[in-house]
Amino acid sequence: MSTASCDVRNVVLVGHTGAGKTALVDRLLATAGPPERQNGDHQLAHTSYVGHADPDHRPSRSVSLTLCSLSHRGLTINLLDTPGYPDFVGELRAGLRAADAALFVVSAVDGVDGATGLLWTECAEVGMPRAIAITHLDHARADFTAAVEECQRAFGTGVLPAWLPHRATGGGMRLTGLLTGRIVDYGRGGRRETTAESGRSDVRHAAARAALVEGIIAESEDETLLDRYLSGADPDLDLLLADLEKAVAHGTFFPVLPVGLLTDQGAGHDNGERGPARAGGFGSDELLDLFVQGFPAPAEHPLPALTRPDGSACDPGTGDPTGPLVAEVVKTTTDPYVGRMSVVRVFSGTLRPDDPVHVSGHGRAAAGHADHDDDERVGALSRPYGSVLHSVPDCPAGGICVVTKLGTAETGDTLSSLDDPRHLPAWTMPEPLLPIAIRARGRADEDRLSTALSRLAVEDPTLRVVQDPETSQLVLWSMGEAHAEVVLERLAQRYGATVDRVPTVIPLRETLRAPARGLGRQVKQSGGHGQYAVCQIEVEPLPPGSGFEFVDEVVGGAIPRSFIPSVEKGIRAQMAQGVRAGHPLTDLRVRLVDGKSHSVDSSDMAFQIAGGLALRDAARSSGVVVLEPVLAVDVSVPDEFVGTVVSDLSTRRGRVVGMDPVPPAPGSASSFAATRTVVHAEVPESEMSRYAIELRSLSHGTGSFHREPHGYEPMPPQLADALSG
Ligand SMILES: Nc1nc2c(ncn2[C@@H]2O[C@H](COP(=O)(O)OP(=O)(O)OP(=O)(O)O)[C@@H](O)[C@H]2O)c(=O)[nH]1
Ligand SMILES: [Mg+2]
Repeated sequence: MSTASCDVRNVVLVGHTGAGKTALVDRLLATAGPPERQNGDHQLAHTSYVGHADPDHRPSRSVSLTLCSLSHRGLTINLLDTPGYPDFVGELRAGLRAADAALFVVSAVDGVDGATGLLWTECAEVGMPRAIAITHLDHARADFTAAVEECQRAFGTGVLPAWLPHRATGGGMRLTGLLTGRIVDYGRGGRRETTAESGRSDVRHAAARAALVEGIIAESEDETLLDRYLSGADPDLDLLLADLEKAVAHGTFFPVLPVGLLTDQGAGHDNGERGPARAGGFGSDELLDLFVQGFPAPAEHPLPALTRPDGSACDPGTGDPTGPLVAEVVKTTTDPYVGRMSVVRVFSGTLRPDDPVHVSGHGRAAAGHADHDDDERVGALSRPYGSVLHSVPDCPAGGICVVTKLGTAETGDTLSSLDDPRHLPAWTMPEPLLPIAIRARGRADEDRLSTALSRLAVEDPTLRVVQDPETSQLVLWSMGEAHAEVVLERLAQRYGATVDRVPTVIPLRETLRAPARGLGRQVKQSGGHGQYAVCQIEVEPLPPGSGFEFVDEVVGGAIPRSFIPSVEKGIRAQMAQGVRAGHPLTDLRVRLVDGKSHSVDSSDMAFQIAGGLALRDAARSSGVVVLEPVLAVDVSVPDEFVGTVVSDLSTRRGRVVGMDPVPPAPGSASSFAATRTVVHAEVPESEMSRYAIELRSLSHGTGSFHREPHGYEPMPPQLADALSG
């Protein structure tokens, strides 16, 4: 690689599923042309989850972050293509972590959805430079001006077109650079730049240009520009362009570009040469130029706060290739041909093959393993171009590369040098909130399952695997159905472990309906060693969450002291076993009030049995109440959805216990930066198993929630009866 960090641009493509991100990467690949093949290059498998697989071999919607490194005007452009489907938000987060700028891909037909709006707000909060590519302009309903207006409404100020598309005679597309007046024709003959004079400037063009110039001047720090403009003189084009680029790089101005992604059916195959095959597409050169000229070099991106392994602060460094090594694993996956591959973003220093590195241990800690840092040696480095991995000798600060065969480092780990270990802040990932219980299909599957699942969980920070101690079920917590499907498919394909989905068991409990007396008699005195234990208890239900209380009220030695703990033990064992449908009992006070013993035949075991019998006797006379687990749930939604969320929670037998407004972050102009409200509620767990999916549709993708155990509460009798058949 050996390119200085100013020669790199790291751009993440984000937006609604189906907007055309992956198709756009295809176009940009065809535009930039393939790099020279080298010794040591590797072909990736068609099912690759890192490289940009060819269209015939990839799923119709992306399920994984892919990296594609191409060159344009002598610079390396690392494109990070993210999945737009909300289940794969973890991949999106990883892409944002590795990039210095974001391209929002918006379909002129579908517009901006809520989740994209929120993402814009989030990028605004961290000042990430952004641009917008409008796709699907070939659609009959598509209108570029209307699409720009929708982006302006959704994203706020600073959103203005940089190029305008016009349908050219002959079926091609003509793009007019608003500031420069450059005119580019995309037609059957390929891309052809025309001089300004031959272009036509209409009213729409003039108005858009004036808006753009005013927008740049408003953002400009150069007062002479404003003075000239106010005095009626035409502003200097070079100054305007320089200011435009500065404003884009500073994240205060967001150019909109039209792009056409169709491949021209009649033009034959693209051989990497510029020409007829590209006739169906347009705008890709202009977009690549924007990346090069407008988007910032990695060195302009301030390094995040760093710490030492002991947690003490250390200076953040300057992102210099000769400085201390700070790199991060943003993604880990396994390719059937190449083996384990890690996508690594280098923030400072230079990553070289064979260098020993310190691994922070963040990745394993996030997956629930004991946090341990460790060292390992860096393997071969490469950059994916399409589905080919091109070897590179090193990766200096600012670069992103693929490292093969890292054994210890996982997604989220910081790599640094052994003698100067540094940690980037740990990732915060959205919680996986969709539980799916699974069971291995056969013995062989079972043997492979636990290793396979723990591997997948460390690779994917939005996946959690839990063996529920109460129900003994193996539960996959994922971001949604599609995410779970991908995980199950990888389990089968990569590890040969086939599993079946089984209904998730909600761990119920029981308590006694009312105070009751119970008598336990374990008396067997015929033949051999006898058993003799009698105990009398009085049981009363306690408020939810009280647990178990045992009170010894035996007087006069009716039960010898040494057997009192035996009675308690027997009662506890019976509580764990349950008395009716096998649900454990809880929230009881048991008073041992009387009993009888025998000098020879009484034993610890006899009193344990008698204790259990006494509890069952009490339960028989009082009846039991089924208790179900209740969750404390915090749902965060924009204000407009509060009503919907509250009424939906009530259909789930939920109780709203409070609401807190959350003001928008300062400086956010997007219409999606509306005030949000957090609704606090207590909801039975059984009603929440699919809430991850249902809240998404209720709130048009803008809601999020957090859940934690709150306790147990009586279940409505009709539901409890239905459960016990
Ligand atoms: N006609 C037309 N089709 C397009 C255009 N852009 C994308 N498509 C098609 O729309 C479909 C979805 O495009 P993708 O590029 O896979 O969409 P994506 O944004 O990557 O979607 P996710 O991976 O799910 O986030 C594909 O069949 C594309 O060929 C366009 O500008 N015009
Ligand atoms: Mg895609």
